[in-house]
Amino acid sequence: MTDRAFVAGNWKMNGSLSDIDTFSNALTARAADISCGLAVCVPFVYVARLAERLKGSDIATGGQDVATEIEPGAFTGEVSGTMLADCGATFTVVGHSERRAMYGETDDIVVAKTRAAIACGIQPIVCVGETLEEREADTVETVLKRQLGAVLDGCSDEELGRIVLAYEPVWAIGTGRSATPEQAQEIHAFLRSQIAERSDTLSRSLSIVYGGSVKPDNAEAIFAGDDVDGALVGGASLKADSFADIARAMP
Ligand code: G2H
Repeated sequence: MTDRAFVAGNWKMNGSLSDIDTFSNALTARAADISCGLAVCVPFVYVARLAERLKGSDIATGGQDVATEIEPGAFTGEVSGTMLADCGATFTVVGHSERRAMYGETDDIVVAKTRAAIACGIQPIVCVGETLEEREADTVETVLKRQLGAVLDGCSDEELGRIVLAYEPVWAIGTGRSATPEQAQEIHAFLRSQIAERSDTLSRSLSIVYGGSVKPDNAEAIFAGDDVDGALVGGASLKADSFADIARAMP
């Protein structure tokens, strides 16, 4: 297993305080034989509770978004990286396709959120990925170059060293239709080559994880790709059993 190995859960808008307690108890009990990095990204309101429950374990807590602003102020409904850190989070998802598609997040906003998270000591899990229409129009590389290029252009080398990149083809999200291991490896290699154009060292150290209907029964095959460093897991991260099984599938 490389140092890049990382599996994160993304609960999306699911869960309750009681689920956090049940899940954290079950996951900590199953974590002993998991050697990759682990994080669980939950709704903001549950971050503090999860961090408290995971205290003393090697499992990190994360949010699912972050404000572009760092300083306190009149930004109703927003949650800053400082607040996330105050609640015990060390990661957050940024630029998930659901936020890009449903909440109008542009590449510029994704860059601003990425930088704001890092400035607050939070590692952003930055998501990129093409839609089905973009794949069928054969524009996958153009779309990914644009999304990743914005982050590469907008961040310093030091900032880039703090990010985890998640490749999430939109057509594979929550659909039960995962990318094939070959498709995932091909795109991850492409993303790594784009990063290498900026810095060889960075391309060797940066974790690129796959997201989109990862389950215990397809994780091992997906993880077989040399450039696939782990997963961002949605539905299958809601239960500690399936999340732990996926993390255990990391070679
Ligand atoms: C992709 C993924 C987690 P799921 O969004 O970010 O969700 O595994 O449910 O497809």
